[in-house]
Amino acid sequence: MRYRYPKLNTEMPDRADVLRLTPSAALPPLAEHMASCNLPSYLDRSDAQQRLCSWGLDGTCCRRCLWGPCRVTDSNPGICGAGPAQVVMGNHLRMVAAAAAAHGSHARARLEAILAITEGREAGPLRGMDRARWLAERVDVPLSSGGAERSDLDVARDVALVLYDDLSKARPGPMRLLHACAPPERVETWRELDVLPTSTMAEVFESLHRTTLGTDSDWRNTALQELRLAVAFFWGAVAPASFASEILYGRPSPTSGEVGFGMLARGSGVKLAVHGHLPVAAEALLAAAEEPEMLAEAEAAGADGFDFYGICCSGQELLARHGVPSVTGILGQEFALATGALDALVVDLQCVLPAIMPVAREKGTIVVTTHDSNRLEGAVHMPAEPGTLPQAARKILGLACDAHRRRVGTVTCVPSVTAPARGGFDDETILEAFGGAGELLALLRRGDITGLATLVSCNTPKVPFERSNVVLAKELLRRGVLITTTGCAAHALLDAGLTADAARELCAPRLRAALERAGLPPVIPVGACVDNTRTMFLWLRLAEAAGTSLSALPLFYVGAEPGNEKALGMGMAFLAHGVNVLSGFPIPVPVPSAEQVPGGAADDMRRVANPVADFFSGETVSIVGARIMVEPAPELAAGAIHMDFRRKRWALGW
Ligand code: BF8
Repeated sequence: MRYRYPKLNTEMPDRADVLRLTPSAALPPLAEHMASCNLPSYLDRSDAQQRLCSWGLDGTCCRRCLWGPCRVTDSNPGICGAGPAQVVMGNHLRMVAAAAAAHGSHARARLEAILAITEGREAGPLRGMDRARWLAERVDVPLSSGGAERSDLDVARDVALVLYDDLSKARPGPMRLLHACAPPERVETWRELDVLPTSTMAEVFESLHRTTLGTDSDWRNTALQELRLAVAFFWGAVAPASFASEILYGRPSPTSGEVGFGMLARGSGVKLAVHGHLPVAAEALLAAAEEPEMLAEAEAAGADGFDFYGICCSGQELLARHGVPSVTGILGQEFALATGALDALVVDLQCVLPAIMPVAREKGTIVVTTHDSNRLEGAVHMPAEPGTLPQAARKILGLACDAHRRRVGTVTCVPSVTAPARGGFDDETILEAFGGAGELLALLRRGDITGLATLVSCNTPKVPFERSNVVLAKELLRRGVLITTTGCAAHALLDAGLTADAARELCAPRLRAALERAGLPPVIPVGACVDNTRTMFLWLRLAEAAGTSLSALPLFYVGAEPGNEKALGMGMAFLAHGVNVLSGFPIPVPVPSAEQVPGGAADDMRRVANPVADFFSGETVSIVGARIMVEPAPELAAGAIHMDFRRKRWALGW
């Protein structure tokens, strides 16, 4: 490892380290190919940014007003007088507010798609009315009127409006999904802490307000606002986004197939990758691609229909519902384009890097943006809003056919690296496979399963590509841990073959036997990042069966390679629910930073007092029953998680 950050007690890999240490067999040849095309990749840009600013890394640079920026220490506060705890906490709150805005916008777009159907502006059907009725029962939307059953459209509209209200209402009042579905023990905990939120938007608004110049200067109070926001993040944005997707497109069902960069060489159709988070445009594209006129257009372009691939969370969505091969996560997107295999890349919102454009230009791949909040300079913009979806989808497929025609003869470089994979699970299918929550609890009690962990979130240039997730998963499986996964972590684990049944041989013997009986893979993909909802509901069912709280059970939320603000927000949400959180790289909270011992050697460091770090790594145990740990070395992280599970099991008498 070349880049050392003694202040954070950590290191970051350079390009050579990444290529040597990544478990991905596809990345090294693709990196070499990009270099041979004179196309820089994130590996080069990350090296060029070193050394990263340590003030930024530990969160003590304040850029929140126009007086600074101030670099704040205990002995050198900001111009306004803010000390490091206040600056670290306020900066972190703003990141979680950004995360809540991102998942909230995502939820809003999906709710609008439901309302477009229920209001007759878009053709249906709603394929997940079972989910709509399930929600209606919980949030008190009537299922009948005057003795007659209400129509699907009426029920779905009213459910969507309740979720919309939880997302957006401005006046104080209970969030209905939260009060319907969160365990009473948790609601009481939040009530006692006075962190019951108004809505996601209201808490984002208030978080930004509190972090303006001369506002909340009590960092503990700011920390409580972050917990309030984290609760709203989950119940007003994340869960509604996941449920709205199920109402629109139905619950996922288990699929199997192959994944990875090598899939880009399969098939002889017009090749499109969908990228982003909303499956709204992606679903419309899949539907339009079946139409005879579009198939004829593909044939006229010299192709045999259309081949679809998925990147980032859209990849997880389409894998879960349609078995579309996922290719890669956020850090692999430019490499996917560099293969030269893709005729079109269709993006909606979030996690779409501007770095893709030069690669797309070089390879003749057309990039289509479909959402106004996610435009790219040089891309074709084709709004795919409810009301115009089929037409927009046909136009996009037409553009892809044109690109295919233009690209005949383009040299491709697709590494023949694929992995067998399974996907399409949710809390219900997992429980059904085990025979119910009681049976799953019995396995946990007996120690056939030592604990449950969810490996989620992004990739980061700060650790070797996909290595932390893969190593950590293998170490946890060896220790008998039942793993669910979403997002870009899921891409890493899919690519490593850990979602295939054959990888059960990596599990502890009793976990392996339990998975074989249940017919489940060793690592269980449950969808996109917002579908962490499914893991949360799985764990809530388990806690209910055990008659205890989430905080008492051996559970861990793991973001081994955090990148996007959304990863921070999700970790805080699980923390607020009483689940311990492991971050695979120091995030601004908690960072137990260090300083050089006066007169000592360069690497002779001592810990610097950091009340915010102490709060999230210790004090939160007494208020929400969980804490955040930071451990970049995945082997050590697995050991720490296992130790925590052992302590929890002892406390439960298991
Ligand atoms: O919401 S895991 S890089 S793709 S933020 Fe983005 Fe992170 Fe990937 Fe999906 Ni989630």
